[in-house]
Amino acid sequence: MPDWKKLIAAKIALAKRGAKPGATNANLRVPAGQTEVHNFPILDLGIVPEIDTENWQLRIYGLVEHELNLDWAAFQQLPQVNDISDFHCVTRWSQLDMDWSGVSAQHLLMLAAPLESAKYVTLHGYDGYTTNIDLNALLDDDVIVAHSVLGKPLTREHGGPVRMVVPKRYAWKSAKWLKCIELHAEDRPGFWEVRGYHNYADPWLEQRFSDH
Ligand SMILES: Nc1nc2c(c(=O)[nH]1)N[C@H]1C(S)=C(S)[C@@H](COP(=O)(O)O)O[C@H]1N2
Ligand SMILES: [Mo]
Repeated sequence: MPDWKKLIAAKIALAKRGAKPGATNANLRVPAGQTEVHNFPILDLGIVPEIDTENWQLRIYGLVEHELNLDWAAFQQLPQVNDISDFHCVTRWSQLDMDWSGVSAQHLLMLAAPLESAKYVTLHGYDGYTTNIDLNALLDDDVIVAHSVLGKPLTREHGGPVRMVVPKRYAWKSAKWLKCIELHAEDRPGFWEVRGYHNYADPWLEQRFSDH
């Protein structure tokens, strides 16, 4: 079994090393090609699943030592965190200072204990949406499985009861109505990724679309 504490510490050090020193200036916080907005637009496939907390479950499975099936009560009992981050949509809007609350992805993954062979993740939404991401990216300390934003429970439109938030990637990687976190050895492109969206999706590198 890999030493997760050590791996996570190494990941945090890497993330800190990559921090931009000028990032306190509001203008420098909006990546190239993006415009700052304040109205938190809604983007999805037009399917807005209605999941009440009584029927909600989050499953973490695949290449893990301990498969997790969390109901609402179990999820609420996990350590709760807050993180303020910026949200960048590939459709060229960015909203800064989004104050998310929920459970850190680090914590959830530590509970599930990924196997050494686990390298990639598929995030599944209750609407059937999928998106892929490397496991390392989910171990960043700003990645939250969020139930609230800006002091209020997530609305259904924004992915309530619970969504993923991955601030360092374009927002399509932040799966709404999160249902499952599936770990595997190989990368499996998700809904948009098979449709030409960039596999990695770093807004600071303008990785909007793949070249082929
Ligand atoms: N389950 C699910 N998650 C999703 C989507 C979706 O269609 N289904 N759309 C993605 C896209 S393209 C964007 S830009 C963001 C938008 O999040 P918002 O509607 O809360 O602004 O959600 C992402 N997460
Ligand atoms: Mo998007």
